[in-house]
Amino acid sequence: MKFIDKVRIKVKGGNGGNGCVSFRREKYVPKGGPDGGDGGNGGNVIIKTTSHLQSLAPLKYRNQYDAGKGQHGKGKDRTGHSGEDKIIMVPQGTMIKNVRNNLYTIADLDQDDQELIVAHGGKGGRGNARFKTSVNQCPQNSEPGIEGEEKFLELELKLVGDVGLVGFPNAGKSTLLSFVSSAEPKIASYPFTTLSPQIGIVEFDDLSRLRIADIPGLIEGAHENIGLGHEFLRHIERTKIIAFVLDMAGIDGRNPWDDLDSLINELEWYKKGLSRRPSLIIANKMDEKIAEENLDTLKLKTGIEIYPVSAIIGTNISSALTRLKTLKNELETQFSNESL
Ligand SMILES: Nc1nc2c(ncn2[C@@H]2O[C@H](COP(=O)(O)OP(=O)(O)O)[C@@H](O)[C@H]2O)c(=O)[nH]1
Ligand SMILES: [Mg+2]
Repeated sequence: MKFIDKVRIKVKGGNGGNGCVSFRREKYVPKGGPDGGDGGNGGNVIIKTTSHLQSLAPLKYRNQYDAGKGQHGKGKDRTGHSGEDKIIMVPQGTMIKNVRNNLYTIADLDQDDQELIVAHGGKGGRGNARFKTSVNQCPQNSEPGIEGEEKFLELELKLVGDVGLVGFPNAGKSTLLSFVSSAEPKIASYPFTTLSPQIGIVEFDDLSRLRIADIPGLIEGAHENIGLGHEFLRHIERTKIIAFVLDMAGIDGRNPWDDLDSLINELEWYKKGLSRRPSLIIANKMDEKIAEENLDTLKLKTGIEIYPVSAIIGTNISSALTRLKTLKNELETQFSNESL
């Protein structure tokens, strides 16, 4: 399951309806006054946020969104109906950018139930009834409707991080993150989070960056919303890559392959396919005696790539980070190819 955090869409407001040219025709009144109605206004395209969505995936099947046209005005002073608005639902935390203006950010929709008109409908034209003056009792002119606005947008979902650490308590996630970088709580820029993920930012020699999120709270039974589990899973959904962190020494009396199974199950219970997001295993605590033997067993039990490390000493962490960076680059290349 590929995580969709960016989509490009075209939006068009409805055209306004034309104003009408018409004159009253009644029995015994050969030439009545003008009665051409106005055209209806075109509908708007509106983007609306909801906290119930966690991904832009539902938008990937369609790339054009048009609001309804305004109807033309009619005789007997009838105004055309307005066009229907088109509402596009997106997750809270979606940024809206204008592709044709250097990806300029039009809006950053951080609130739940926030609405923004991204393409205005055109105004309806006035009918000839509106052009009647004392000197011109029979105006032959009306206005055409105005065209609806058209825009090419990129929607980008703000992520909790590029990589999410998934592991049991005491697997060594916090130790890992503090070794990796200057972790900082990033609560302010993620208003949709109630837990505070720690975000570690790794900067590579080529100045590219990787954001690793340690979100507290995953415990067994998380999918049943025990404790903070559900919140954890909701955040993990907003990371592109999953790094399973395993305690290879089994210090809490469990073993790493059972832990891995439980973690995968939790993710799958919450959302089918979630565990199949690009992922790797950070096999931690390799400095402990039993770890080497457990590593051999783990290798036999899973097909996921394994990076053995010791977070406390700092051994081998750079190879895991380099691999995560490559995974991230691969995902970004995929997006830019798809949107050509
Ligand atoms: N021996 C050993 N202990 C570790 C390692 N990494 C973390 N720990 C210890 O494991 C315990 C839990 O670590 P922590 O980072 O708090 O785990 P978290 O709950 O996943 O964030 C702490 O006592 C750490 O000192 C490691 O690589 N080797
Ligand atoms: Mg911790």
